[in-house]
Amino acid sequence: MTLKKVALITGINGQDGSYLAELLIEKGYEVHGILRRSSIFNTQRIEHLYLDDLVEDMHKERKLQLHYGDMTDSTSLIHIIQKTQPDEIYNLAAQSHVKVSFEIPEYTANGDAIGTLRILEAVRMLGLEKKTRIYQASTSELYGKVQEIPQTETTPFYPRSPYAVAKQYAFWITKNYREAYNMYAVNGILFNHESERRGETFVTRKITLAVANIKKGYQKKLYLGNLNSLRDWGYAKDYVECMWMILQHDTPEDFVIATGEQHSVREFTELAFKVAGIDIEWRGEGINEQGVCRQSGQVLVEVDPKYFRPTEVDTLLGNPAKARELLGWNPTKTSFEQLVKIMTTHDLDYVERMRLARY
Ligand code: NDP
Ligand code: GDR
Repeated sequence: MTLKKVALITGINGQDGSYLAELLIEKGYEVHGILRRSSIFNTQRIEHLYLDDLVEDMHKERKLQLHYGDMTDSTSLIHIIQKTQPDEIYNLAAQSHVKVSFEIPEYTANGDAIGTLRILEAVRMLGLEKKTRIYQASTSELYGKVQEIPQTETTPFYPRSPYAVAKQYAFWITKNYREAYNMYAVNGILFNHESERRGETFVTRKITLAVANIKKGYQKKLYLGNLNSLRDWGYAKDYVECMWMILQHDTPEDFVIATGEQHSVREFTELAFKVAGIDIEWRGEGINEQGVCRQSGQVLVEVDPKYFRPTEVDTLLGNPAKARELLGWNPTKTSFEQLVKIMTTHDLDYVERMRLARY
């Protein structure tokens, strides 16, 4: 019989899921992950966690076990939870793109809102409410049109997208199950966190990939939306550590996870170019604003209104005091400058490798 703690991660092959799986394996957990079916391989971020074992020894204990399931399919979730009997569930699976949620609002609500209810109900239905602790991936997008600066655990919500509205349901249903059924079910209200594994359509990774491609001469321009948007950007690796800390806390509580520092999309762009050795300056304004290379005069960044959102979240800034005080979490382990450097340096190498792999 295993004495290992068992963790189940939904969204295991996403940015956060992959880092969290690494962390929990390192901590000696038996880790299970839920993967949805795709017509192509979608496990690039976690392959290193199971392929090595497969090659070395087919009978060796696997570090990571994957199960097909979907947040829109209760029966698959119930089966997986019943089979794995997890001590901890990290519910990270979601249609997580804010802009895309305006195009597929119903699907987003189904996966992100009702999907969370499905997990909570499955745990209850299986009589695991005393055994299983549940972490819900809540978000700073809940604050939307911000009512207070900086945002804390008590700042009122004002969601500004179908994604944020769905996540608001998930936040409250998690809290409700905690209060109604005495379950250990908690929300981590995480502000934006990025990494070299970030999805390529989120603004930071879009920028670092474009900068790398421009530097190598594979791309001419980067097209962006709202350059004035302000975000509190942290490093994903540091944030998954805090997810684990939240679930180890004696009492079930919700926490804001943020750096307490804010930067604009414009600043991120400028700095990423700088890391690649290109100085840009800004000319014009509004949709005519351009990022121009100081050395060559070449226009490298343009605004494309197609990236604007019907309702925007202009500014987000979190106050991580509670996590620092109660959990001992360090919000400034990786600075903004380090984050931009890690991502840009990675992508300068990555675009080259990808290109070589194609030819
Ligand atoms: P990603 O988009 O990188 O990963 C999301 C994961 O969810 C993917 O593995 C995806 O699978 C999976 N998924 C999506 N829909 C379904 C579904 N219907 N059934 C099963 N799996 C599904 O997100 P992140 O890792 O960045 O974020 C993790 C969680 O944290 C998300 O819930 C996100 O909303 C939330 N969050 C993220 C923040 C951030 O800044 N990164 C900040 C605050 C909250 P597939 O790979 O097949 O698409
Ligand atoms: P966000 O992240 O919406 O905050 O949600 P994203 O990186 O998509 O946008 C951040 C800000 O940048 C502006 N922006 C652009 N965004 C994208 N994607 N592409 C562009 O070209 C572009 N130009 C400007 C956006 O308008 C926005 O203001 C992320 C997701 O991970 C959510 O799942 C999570 O809940 C929140 O962070 C916290």
